[in-house]
Amino acid sequence: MPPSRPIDAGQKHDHTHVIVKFEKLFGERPRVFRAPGRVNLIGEHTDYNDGFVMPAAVGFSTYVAVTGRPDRNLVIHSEEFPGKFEFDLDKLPEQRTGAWCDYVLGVASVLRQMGHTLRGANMLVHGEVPLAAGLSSSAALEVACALALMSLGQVKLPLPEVAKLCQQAENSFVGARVGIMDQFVSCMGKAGHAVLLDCRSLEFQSVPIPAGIRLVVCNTMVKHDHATGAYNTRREECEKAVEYFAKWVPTVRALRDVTVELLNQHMHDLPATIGKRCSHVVRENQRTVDAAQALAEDNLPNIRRLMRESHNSLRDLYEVSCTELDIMVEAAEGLPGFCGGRMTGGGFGGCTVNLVREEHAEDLSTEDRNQPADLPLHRGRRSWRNSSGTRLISSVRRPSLQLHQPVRRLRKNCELRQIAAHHRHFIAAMKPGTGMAIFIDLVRKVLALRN
Ligand code: GAF
Repeated sequence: MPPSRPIDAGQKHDHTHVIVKFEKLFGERPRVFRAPGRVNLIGEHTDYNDGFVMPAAVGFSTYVAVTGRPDRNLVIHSEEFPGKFEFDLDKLPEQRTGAWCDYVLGVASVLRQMGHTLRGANMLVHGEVPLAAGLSSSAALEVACALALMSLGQVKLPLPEVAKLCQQAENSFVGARVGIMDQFVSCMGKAGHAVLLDCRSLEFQSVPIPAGIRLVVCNTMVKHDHATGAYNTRREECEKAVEYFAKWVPTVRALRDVTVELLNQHMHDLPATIGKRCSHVVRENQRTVDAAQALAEDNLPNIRRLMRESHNSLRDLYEVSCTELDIMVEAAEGLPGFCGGRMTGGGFGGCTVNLVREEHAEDLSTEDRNQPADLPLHRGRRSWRNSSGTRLISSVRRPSLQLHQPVRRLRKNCELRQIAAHHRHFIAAMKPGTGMAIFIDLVRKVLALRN
């Protein structure tokens, strides 16, 4: 992976910039596809155990601008990274190259293995999702690329199938044995809602985020890397546990099938580490289902308890948290308007997710409120709470359609940015302003704890 750079919400680009850049590079007008990153409210490390997850799509997306080529080549540029990659579609590498373009190549390879005919393409990628921050920049890239390549090849697949092929690309080509959560919510997320997903059946339901609650994501800026990290080890530990339980109960196919009672019966015979991993997964599944129920009932005290239990379990049993995450979770708990928080994503760094009462978004600007309600962007006000899933956002036919509100206000907040740059922490608020007061407090508290 190339080095990542911090992005803050104030630097969000809209996709017209991508079109202009593409036209300069390739001399023609592209179609642009967008796929969002995600934040997971609860249900961590349960997806590859056939369990339950409850992520939401976020307002940071990856954009892929694309046009067809007369030859069989894939020419890939990024707005964020210099240089270009060029590959013959009929001689794609069989293994990862180690560069960011692996996600694109992986998707192209899987589509070809599935028997779809692809066309040569010029592609320009623009990513807003912070890299290696636990917000699924890779899934967003895979999904946006899949849609771009599919559109050229006139391949039509239901979005859940797109999610599956992108997961396969990451598993078999990139080498990260991730579950289905990230790609699925990138495809199927809905503004103002989280998605409760059964990762075995892929049945899902959209769960509304309670009125007056915002999602606030805090980034520790500690980086992780699934492909080389401990993620795959955790997965292997779960597989060993399944092998063990299947000897006693042949219907156990995944940790999803292990009940708390079964686990308790065998806890003392399992190697200590495996026992801890199982304890996390088995109880996290139940917490996720309970949290969906609590969200639907606006039962915020229950959500708060479940999120905290989830964090503690990830810290002590699954052992994927880190000091910065633990400090951020604790610091947020004392702040006004806090309704629940935990680490989110694969762990070993990355972000925390917090549910925060809207009225504590101190600098929710009058500027936002004063904008005419009939602006297309404003019709989607709820989308500031979180984003909807993937979509074609512009085409040759509808070049001026814009779905994203640039978060202009944050540019004013220079002091905040300076603090952020200095302390290597920043916050990405789903709604402009939501996280600002909290962020500053967090930085102060983190520093106080460190000194
Ligand atoms: C990463 C993976 F990509 C997901 O599939 C999931 O396992 C998550 O870590 C942990 O819940 O985001």
